[in-house]
Amino acid sequence: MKILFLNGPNLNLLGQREPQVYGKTTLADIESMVRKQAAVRGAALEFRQTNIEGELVGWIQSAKGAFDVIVLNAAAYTHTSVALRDAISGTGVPTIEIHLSNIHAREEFRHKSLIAGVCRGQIAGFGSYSYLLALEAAVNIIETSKP
Ligand code: CA2
Repeated sequence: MKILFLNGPNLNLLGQREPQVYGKTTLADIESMVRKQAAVRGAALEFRQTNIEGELVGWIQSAKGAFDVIVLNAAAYTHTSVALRDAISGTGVPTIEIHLSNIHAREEFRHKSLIAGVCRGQIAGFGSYSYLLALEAAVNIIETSKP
């Protein structure tokens, strides 16, 4: 079981700025929490962050054949990126959209996700726990797709 966690722009600032919106947990804290649970589940994972849209596109494209599931917090690109949407549908690797915050309870411009329609599902609003929920969903996708 190989799961690729991808994080988009500004998520490197987690825990350092705007704690009232995104909490005090850093992305490194989230990674170690997910790694612990992945070990329990017997899953191997890669955990990456970039501020560059094209880098996300490249990582999604090269996930084919290398990872069973992608877990993607596309951050602000969620609401703007046709390129990410096309990369997800092009790669064919099941992708789970995740967010720390409940994007539907925030500003109107965050209500629309351009990637939701090509993802297997969306998890939003549970803070860092969204990542653990996504791990469970990823394991479930892999286990239920075994012949
Ligand atoms: O809730 C989420 O996970 C988001 O993907 C976070 C994005 C936001 O644009 C999406 O609408 C929802 C923002 C990530 C930026 O994180 C920051 C953390 C600390 C300080 C500033 C930004």
